[in-house]
Amino acid sequence: MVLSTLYLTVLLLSLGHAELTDSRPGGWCSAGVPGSPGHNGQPGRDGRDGKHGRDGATGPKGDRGEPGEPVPGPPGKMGPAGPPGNVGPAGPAGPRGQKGDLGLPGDLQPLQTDINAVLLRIALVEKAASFRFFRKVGAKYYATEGLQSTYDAGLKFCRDAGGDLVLPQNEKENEVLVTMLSLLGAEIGWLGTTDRKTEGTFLDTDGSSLVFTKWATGEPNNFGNKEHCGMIFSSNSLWNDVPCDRNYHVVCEIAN
Ligand code: GN1
Ligand code: CA
Ligand code: CA
Repeated sequence: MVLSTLYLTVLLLSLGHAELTDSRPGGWCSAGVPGSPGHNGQPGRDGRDGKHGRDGATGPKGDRGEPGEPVPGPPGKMGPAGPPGNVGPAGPAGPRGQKGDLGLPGDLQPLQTDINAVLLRIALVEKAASFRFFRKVGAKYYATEGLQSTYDAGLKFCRDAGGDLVLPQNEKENEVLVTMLSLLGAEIGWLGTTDRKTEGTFLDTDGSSLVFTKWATGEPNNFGNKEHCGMIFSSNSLWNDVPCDRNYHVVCEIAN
C-alpha cells in the first residue's frame, strides 16, 4: 500500500515535470510511458526502545535449601547452686601469731574485768560529752545538740553520733527526756518509734516491740492517714503520732 502510493506519487510528479520541462519552442508532446518503479530506499534507522513492560507473574517456589551448618548459641544463664558438698579435711595450721600484751597475774584477773568495764564507761561518757547538753539516766545518757529536724534526719544524726533516737523505756527515762526538752525550751521532741512497717503497730528503731509507752488518750490515731512517727509533748509528757516530715527537737540516747 505504501509502495503503491509512492509509485503513484512518483508517476504524477514525473508527468508534471515532463510538462514543465518541455521547453521545445511551440512544441506539444504527449506524456511518455512511465518508467519502471525505482529501487526500494535504504531501511530507516532503528526506532527508540519501547516502554518498560509490566512485571511478570511471581514464579513458582524454589526447592527447599540444604540444611545450614549448626552454629553454637550463646551460653545459657548460670543454674542454681547445687547442694553443698561434704566438708573437706582441715587445712594445715597457720603461722604462730604475735605475742599478746602481758596479762595480769592470775589472782588479779577480776581487776582486769573491772578495768574493761571502766574503759567502756569512759567511752560512753566521752560520747555523751561530745553533745552540747547531756543527762545521765540509769546506765544511759540522753544527749542533744538542740537540733530540730524531720524524724529521719534526727535518727540519722543520732546514729552518726554513735547513738539512737531517744525512746524512754520507763517513767524515769520519760521524765528525764521531758526535763531535757524543757531545758531547750522545746514543746515537742521526737521519739524513736514508727508504725511505717505495719500501720497501727509502733516499733522501735531496730524493729522491736515497745516495752514502755505513754500515748495520750485516743493516740496513736494516724490522723489524716499520715501519722507514722512518735513524738512527746514536754508540757504533759504524753506521746502522740504525727507526720514524720514535721520539724521537731532531736534528743539522742547513748548506751552501750
Ligand atoms: C493534732 O492538728 P490537729 O489538732 O487536727 C495532731 C494529731 C492528734 C490530734 C488530736 C500534727 O491534730 O496527731 O492526733 O491533734 N496533729 C499534729 O486531737 O500534731
Ligand atoms: Ca500511722
Ligand atoms: Ca496523732
